[in-house]
Amino acid sequence: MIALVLLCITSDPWADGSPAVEYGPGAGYGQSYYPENILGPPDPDATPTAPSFGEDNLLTLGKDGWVVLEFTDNSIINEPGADFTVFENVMDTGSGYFQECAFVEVSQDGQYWIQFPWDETTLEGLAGLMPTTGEDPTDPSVSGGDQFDLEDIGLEWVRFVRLTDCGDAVSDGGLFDLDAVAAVNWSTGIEEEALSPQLSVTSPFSSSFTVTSEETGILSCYTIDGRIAGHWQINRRSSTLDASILPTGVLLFVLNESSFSAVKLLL
Ligand SMILES: [Ca+2]
Ligand SMILES: [Ca+2]
Ligand SMILES: [Ca+2]
Ligand SMILES: [Ca+2]
Repeated sequence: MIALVLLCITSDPWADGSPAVEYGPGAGYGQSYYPENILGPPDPDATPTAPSFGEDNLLTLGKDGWVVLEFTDNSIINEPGADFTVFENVMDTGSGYFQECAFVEVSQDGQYWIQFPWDETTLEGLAGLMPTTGEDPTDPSVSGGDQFDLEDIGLEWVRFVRLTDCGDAVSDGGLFDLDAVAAVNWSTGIEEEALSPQLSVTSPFSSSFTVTSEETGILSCYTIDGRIAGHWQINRRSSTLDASILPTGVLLFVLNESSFSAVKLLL
């Protein structure tokens, strides 16, 4: 049980590792910070007009260069709508977006890859089109970046994402700079099978969060060192709770001392 809890609370929606990279001409930027600069959440300070910069935040792949990201503590899963988001340092110039694009492929085993279809005219289907907003990276309605839906290619889950600089294949601003890849719909596997599908806690980035549960009862929140951080009476299937009283870091939510869910509170 302890091991399951630990696995559960150490999982996150971000990419966890990068098993392979091949740089192309023009690469170099960010290489001394690889892979940390492309793992974890996107740069929280990025805005559309002041996008992310700094080698500790970004990795330039170089012309036709590519990088593989692996999700080890979670899988991206197909649920209604977009399932993951790729963040580049796209800039809103006032008259348009400065875009540097990459092809997006996904894989379940890291061997067999499926590329998302893209449009030569609109560039839709590529990464590197929309700026990062700095809002919750796991919520496509506010996060910015470029969303991808596994439904479009007929896969129910993936663990690998490969980004390949478009090189001369499209006419864009230049070389793709990867910030991060965030899962929108994700599962630890364990949470669903061995633990409790009936409790889910989302939106760890905002000042409130949403609790969805099949049961009503007492919801308790614990810090990673076991201190209680708050409790609430849950009366409905979906409740919005104030997160401003909670400490940041990994929090464990427990409903009726049985079902639980973990989130990492970053703000
Ligand atoms: Ca992860
Ligand atoms: Ca989907
Ligand atoms: Ca860029
Ligand atoms: Ca980054």
